[in-house]
Amino acid sequence: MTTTTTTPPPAVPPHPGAPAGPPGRPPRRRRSPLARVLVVLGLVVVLFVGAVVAVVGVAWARAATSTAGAVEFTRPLAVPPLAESRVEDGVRVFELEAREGVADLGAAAPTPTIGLNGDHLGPTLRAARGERVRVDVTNALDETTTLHWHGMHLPPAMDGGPHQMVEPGETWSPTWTIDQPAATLWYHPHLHGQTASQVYRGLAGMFLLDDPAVADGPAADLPHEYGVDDVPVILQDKSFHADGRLDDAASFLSPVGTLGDTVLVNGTPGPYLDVTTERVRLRLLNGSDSRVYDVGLADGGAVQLVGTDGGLLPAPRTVERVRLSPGDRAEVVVTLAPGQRAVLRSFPPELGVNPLFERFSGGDDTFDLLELRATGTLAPSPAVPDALGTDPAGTLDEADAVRTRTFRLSGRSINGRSMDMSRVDEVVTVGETEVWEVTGLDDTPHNFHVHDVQFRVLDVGGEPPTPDLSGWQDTVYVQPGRVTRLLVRFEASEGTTDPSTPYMFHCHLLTHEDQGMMGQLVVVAPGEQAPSRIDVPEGATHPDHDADALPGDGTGPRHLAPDPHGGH
Ligand SMILES: [Cu+2]
Repeated sequence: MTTTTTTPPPAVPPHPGAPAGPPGRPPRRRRSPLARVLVVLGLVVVLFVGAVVAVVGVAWARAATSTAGAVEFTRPLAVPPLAESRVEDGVRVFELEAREGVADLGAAAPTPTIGLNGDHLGPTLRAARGERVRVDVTNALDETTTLHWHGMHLPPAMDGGPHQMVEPGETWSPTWTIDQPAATLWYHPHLHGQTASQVYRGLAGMFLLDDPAVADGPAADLPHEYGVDDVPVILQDKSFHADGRLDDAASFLSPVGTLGDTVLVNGTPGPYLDVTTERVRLRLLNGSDSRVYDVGLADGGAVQLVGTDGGLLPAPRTVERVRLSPGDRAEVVVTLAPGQRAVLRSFPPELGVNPLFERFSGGDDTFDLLELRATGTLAPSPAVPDALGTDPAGTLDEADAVRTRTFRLSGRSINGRSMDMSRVDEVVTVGETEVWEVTGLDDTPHNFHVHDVQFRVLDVGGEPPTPDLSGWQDTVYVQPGRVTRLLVRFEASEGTTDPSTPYMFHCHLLTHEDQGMMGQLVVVAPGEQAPSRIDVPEGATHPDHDADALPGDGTGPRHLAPDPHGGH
């Protein structure tokens, strides 16, 4: 019980010198018209401020989501099927068809979706280093799309970026040779202005690369039986309307795009996975629009991080959490005891922005993702090997850098420029090592993704990279105010150098990307020139970009001279 003590206000005696008014008639002061207007205006301001505070307060209270302990894991995790393929004249050929569908995603009613070879999401493609592959991508939708091979080193014309549009009814057949280490890559549309919508509705899948060097080396002891002890975990947040349709509305206070209030794994709501082996390898993919995940075990137990975006780490790292910004991948090995149940959880990610934006960008959110259910007896698994992949720090040396490029992320622009499909922003010479300094200037969550290349994270705000950034990366979270320095080298391969077909670099928060936070780079042979303007394919979309984007610093490409301070 609460006791409140109230002190009565002291009685105020009349001022000794105050003139006495007529008895029974208090003095009346007449307000001037100006004063009345001011009073009314004051009331309006107070009401308005009160309303804004109330609306922000309600939005603030609603903005944080937690499903910790509240998810009933009632459905077996769907594992995307491995895509069938055939070998034609030495080329491994896959077929993918983008089509409309309807899926049970756990909403109150079936959800209209799009998918590849199915209603929602797509099969897992798998190919080995050294193999020549072709994917016949058929568009059975009634809208244009593209299909980009995220993390893949391949010629720009095969990249599936905004320039390689596939019109309804058409088939596009990119062909290339797998020329990079074993890795967990993925594919998704990259149509300028429509990427967020098409990914959100269901166009995405994994592309696993194998490497004979792994199969013949110590890393062969990693769990590798697909769907049994080597399992894709595609994380995507969704919101639904009452009638089952996907809701892609962003909060009006959010500086990012769609943030769903539920997280599906491989399209499964409330999933569990029966585990029959002592160790299970989870290939985590953040396939979300804007949400950043910080994944670990709900009980705080450690996992072994064995791979990042571009492949296996040089050695496993024991970690409690792995941060994944949109587009990122990580491979973790979880060790279970017989009969154990372990919940994979996303903890509130530290986004490093102001508290308001932190909250409205999902920085206070917690999600239970997947329950691992170990059977009563478990088949033995080998220990996680000590030696896995190549070390970026042993491969790319800052002393070899010939120049430094800077990328300033702000609003929906990079270096003050909004995406223009006809403009070449950067010209990079193949084989040259460069330092790329990426800085977020606007106190908003962003990340940075570069096509065709796997880079080394040198440091973040002067600090060495955390374990989840210590391997090969193609995507990196950019915390405002902390310079993220990358060491980048585009490798020579058949078809890489092409002065008139660009690769993309961009923020991988898909809504930001669609709104113009993207630039184009071409890779040239030493001494080769590149045009500042390139042809744009017919039918290219020109979405409306933020009118307040900073003015460009010119239209020419940056073909930077060697850095006088580089190469020290
Ligand atoms: Cu962004």
